[in-house]
Amino acid sequence: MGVLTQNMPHRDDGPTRLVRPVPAAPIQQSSADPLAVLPAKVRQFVERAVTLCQPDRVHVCDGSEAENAALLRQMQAVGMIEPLPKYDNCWLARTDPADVARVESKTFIVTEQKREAVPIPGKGVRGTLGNWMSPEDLEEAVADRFPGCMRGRTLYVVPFSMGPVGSPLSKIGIELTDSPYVVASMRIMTRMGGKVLETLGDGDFVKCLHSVGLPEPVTGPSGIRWPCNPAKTLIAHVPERREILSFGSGYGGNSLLGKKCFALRIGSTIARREGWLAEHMLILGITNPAGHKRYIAAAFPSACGKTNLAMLQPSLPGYKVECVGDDIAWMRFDKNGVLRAINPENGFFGVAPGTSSTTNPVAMATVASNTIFTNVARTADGGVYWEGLEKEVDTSAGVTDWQGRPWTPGSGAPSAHPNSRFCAPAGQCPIIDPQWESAEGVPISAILFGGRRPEGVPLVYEAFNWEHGVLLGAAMRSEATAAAEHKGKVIMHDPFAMRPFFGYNFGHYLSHWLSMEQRGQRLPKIFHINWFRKSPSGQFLWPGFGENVRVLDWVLRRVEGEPCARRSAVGWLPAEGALRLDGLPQRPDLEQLFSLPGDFWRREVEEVGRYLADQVGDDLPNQVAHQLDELRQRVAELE
Ligand code: O2Y
Ligand code: MN
Repeated sequence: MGVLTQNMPHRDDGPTRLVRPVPAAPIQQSSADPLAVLPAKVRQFVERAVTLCQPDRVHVCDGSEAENAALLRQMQAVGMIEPLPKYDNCWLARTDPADVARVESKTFIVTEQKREAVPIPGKGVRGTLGNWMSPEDLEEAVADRFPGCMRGRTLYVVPFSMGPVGSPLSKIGIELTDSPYVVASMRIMTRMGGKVLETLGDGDFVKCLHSVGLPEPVTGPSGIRWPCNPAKTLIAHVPERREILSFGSGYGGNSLLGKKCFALRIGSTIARREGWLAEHMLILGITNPAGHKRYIAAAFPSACGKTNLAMLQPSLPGYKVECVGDDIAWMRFDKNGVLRAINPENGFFGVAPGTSSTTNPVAMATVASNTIFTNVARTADGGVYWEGLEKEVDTSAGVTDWQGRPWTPGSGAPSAHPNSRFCAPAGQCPIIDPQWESAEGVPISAILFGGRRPEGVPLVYEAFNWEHGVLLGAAMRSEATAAAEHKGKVIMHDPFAMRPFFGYNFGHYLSHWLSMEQRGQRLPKIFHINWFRKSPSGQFLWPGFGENVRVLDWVLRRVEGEPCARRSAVGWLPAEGALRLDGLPQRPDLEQLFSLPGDFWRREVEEVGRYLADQVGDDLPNQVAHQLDELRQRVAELE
């Protein structure tokens, strides 16, 4: 055991070391045996990882300010982050250009049977609902990557809680990582440290092992400040053992294992077993002018403005929106049959480009202190810069781009990486909901599914019932930039906005959603939203942003049972005059916003039907197929 608590014997660093080594004793542990504070099961997990990964040092994180400050100083010393003196305790990290986003193609669900993890696609069809790996292949992949991968590095033990510490809806994880950037980010994104260990006691936890995959001494091009190993990147999830193994990437969703890996992939498998839902949804509280408050959960694929909606500044007088979370919701029916949600996270890991005082002033206020920025540009006076801030940041003294090179406006290339991020504490959000850390969760009255649909899809419509609502989730599609070059924009399927995040077979996931109907006494109403419909000349038909509260106003009135709707082929639409338009500088063309072109909808139904048949095949629940048949019949009548 002693070997884990002291520096390992020194090896020859060799002449090729190009990254300055981490100082030998970066952080003071108060005890001679830091592992003594660990519950037995955690200790066992750490010991196994140490045997496998052979770090030089082990540090058990207590989550304290002092520990965090020491880590930040240490990262600064090796050039991994730099301070942003324009703000209070803000930092900039620049990653390796080969490590800038989640890597879906290298993300796997590991189960005995392939069908537990992914549906079997139709003949000749490539499945796009997740990647499966066998336990044997995982074993081989681990043996190829992890032995000795932390040599020369410190293994940090990061105890974290997804959800408020001690809430019956929360779950605990232990992430072992050799990245101090991950530790500092996990401290923002989760509740992290000693209190979690106390709460865990002898209990079970999700085991998360992460390595940047580059033992020291590092060889390679000089100036490497962001160790990673893109050629060997692997993010594997073993639901049966509640384990996550991540190798080779230090970036966001690949390495902050509480987020997508735990809260969604492993989370969805736990939720299925325990009878609840782990979803890619924001949660917001909304108070109407009469002072009546409701909570709404909403699932949108990336690039649809989820964070912006979670922090909406309503244009209608008397309305107030408060934010519970911007990315993930864990939802469970309570003993009264009310769906209650918690945000399992403690921070926002938001996309920087496009965020500004115009699009999201609340986010801008949130990131003004205690924030780690990654891959944004930097102004000469120590501030941040990215595309979208042209009108509010003075760049005349000079800008350094996300790769550390001088940048000038109009140079063609973006200053910040398009997937550059801010990592900021949720508690700093000026409109954080007073109940955001409520142990029992907030009651959900409505669920919104949405997408970026330039054509054919109305601004808002309501499902006829729960089963129909499940079809709305399954049929979600959104405009995205095609992965293939020269293809431009394409409408991609993204069921429940969960396509990259299912922890098990999507067909079984649909059955699980359908089964929720039996658990609820007061089921939330389900809606589909599309802020992005365009006119034939390419203009947005809806003003968006703060004006979106007008749609939420209609949603809330439907929740209260107001008969302000008319039946249509696709669902309930706002009745004539029901959508509040008072005070809008320009009256939107409601005819176009709510039209249901027959040809479009018949094509849409066929496309969704083909997708579900190809991708989900025999695992598609009958109820969903039936709902699609009914929709097909209804849209057959459209002009
Ligand atoms: O690219 C990454 O690693 C970040 S992915 C991400 C981060 C925050 C919220 N959502 C997402 C996502 O991909 O949905
Ligand atoms: Mn997300």
